[in-house]
Amino acid sequence: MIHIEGRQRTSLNGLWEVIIDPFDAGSGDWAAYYKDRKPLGNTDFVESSFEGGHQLYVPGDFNSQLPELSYYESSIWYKRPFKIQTKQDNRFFIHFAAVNYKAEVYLNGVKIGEHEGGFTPFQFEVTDHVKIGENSLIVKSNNQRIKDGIPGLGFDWFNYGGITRDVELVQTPKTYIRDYFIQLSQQDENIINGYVSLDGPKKEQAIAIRIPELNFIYKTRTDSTGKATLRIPFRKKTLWTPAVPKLYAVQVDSETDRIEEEIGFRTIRVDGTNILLNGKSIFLKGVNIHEEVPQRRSRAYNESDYKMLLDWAKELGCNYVRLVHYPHHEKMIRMAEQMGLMVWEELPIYQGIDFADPGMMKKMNLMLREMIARDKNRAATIIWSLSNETYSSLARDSSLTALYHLTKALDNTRLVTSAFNNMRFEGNKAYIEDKMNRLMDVMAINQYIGWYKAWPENDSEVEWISHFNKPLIFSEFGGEAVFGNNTDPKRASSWSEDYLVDIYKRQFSMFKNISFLRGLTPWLLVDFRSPGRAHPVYQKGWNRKGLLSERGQKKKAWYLVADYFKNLTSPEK
Ligand code: GCB
Repeated sequence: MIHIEGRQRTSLNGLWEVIIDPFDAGSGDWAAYYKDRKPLGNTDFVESSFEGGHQLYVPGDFNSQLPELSYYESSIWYKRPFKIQTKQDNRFFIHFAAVNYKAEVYLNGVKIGEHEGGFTPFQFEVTDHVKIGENSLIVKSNNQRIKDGIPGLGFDWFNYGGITRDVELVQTPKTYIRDYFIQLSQQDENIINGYVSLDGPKKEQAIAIRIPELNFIYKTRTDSTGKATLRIPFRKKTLWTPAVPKLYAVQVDSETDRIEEEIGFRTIRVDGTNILLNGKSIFLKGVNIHEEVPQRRSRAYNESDYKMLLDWAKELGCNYVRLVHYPHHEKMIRMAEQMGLMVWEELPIYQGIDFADPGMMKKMNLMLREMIARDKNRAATIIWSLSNETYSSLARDSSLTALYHLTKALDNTRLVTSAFNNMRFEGNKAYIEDKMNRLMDVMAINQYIGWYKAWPENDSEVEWISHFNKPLIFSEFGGEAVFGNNTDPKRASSWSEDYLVDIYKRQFSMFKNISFLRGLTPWLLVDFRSPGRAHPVYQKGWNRKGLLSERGQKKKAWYLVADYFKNLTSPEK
């Protein structure tokens, strides 16, 4: 189901009782934490209890909540009682906005499901399991990194675990509006394409879609599978743009259910090397953002966290953000949409993924489906990114090809890309090589010239060569600098603010020569935690490539990027 906030629901957020399970033993018959047993007598040993132990906030990662969990990577069991007054004819679902990385869910001692994937929503129907009166929900979360996980064993960010996003008890009528897709056709801004689909016994129903502000009403019927396909003429409206991020209240009614949500309308497509928003060429001025509040050393988990991150992006002069390296909270996307920021959303198919693992395709498909299902009605989301920094192999190429086609089948209104970093340098020439670019709508390149790679001899004459007639986004570039590490600018050493300024200056001068460059996201907004960044002087567990320090202080490079964005006025650049 989609758009949880538009449904009848009870929040299960708040303090949950927990059992810390470092050896991951609680699922076994002996410990059986999910049974929440109480001892029956003096010789009935039950060596665990939710009552009287630690408590943790949901939503929120566990690592930031108890000092002993700082670097914890294993299982934590969470318990939350809740009451139901009446069931009537309703259906009940427990909805999780995300649990990192695996979740097992038990209601009243019965396992109701499990889920793998740390950044996308899932739900289980519990209509037959909930009781009138007291209920007990127990969730095992496990954030152990695994070889066949997505991401895999190694990644350059902090592995915050636990029930990191909201939990809701959702109530629906017997037949409810499970899903709807209401967006402009990619080719024709005067047509809405999409569908409405119902779930439940009464599949064939009258459907009405209303936009009261426009006096718009469209009526149709669902068929015997519960689905109505939409192709609706839709002329008079204000299109969503970063300058005017107009959203309309859209009501979807069936005979048994109603849901309402704010939706924006725009088209996004590619024409040769141009990216066209509502038919006009745009340049994406963006920044990379991790879902972290560095000052609190935790995952971002509420509106003010998202606002802090997105306000910074706005202040930098962005019209766009790349949310890395996993789908961020739905609320983050909605806030970007209200603020007029276009969004790149990304799957955590990151670097060392074991594409050849037989179970991998199924996991990738599920994550892709969950991401697109959730955000396909967001005007802000213009790009789905399938992966980051993967290298050609039979297994990789066939996986990304299959994912590309699945994306287009699920949503044919947006652009699809993957970030690659395998260009080839020859003297002053940089060749964009990865053959997957033939498929992708936009080419996205992560390049760290000046940091991981030395500048060619004539840096201002670096020539980027592409044999694909497509727009290019530099999805990452930059370097590390410790805030306050200022040296003599003429002899700036790496890790200094001046050295980072120098990298950006040279990058900007290189960009002038790239006629097909249509977007930029410096790496990245703010310094972030990454345990693998172990330099004892400069890093101390932080990746220092932020334009802001982990305390939000502006490095010199911030001002350079802000100026550069301010002066990029023509649509092309
Ligand atoms: C990259 C990765 C990003 C890293 C960054 C770095 O290419 O995409 O996740 O954090 O480089 O700092 O090395």
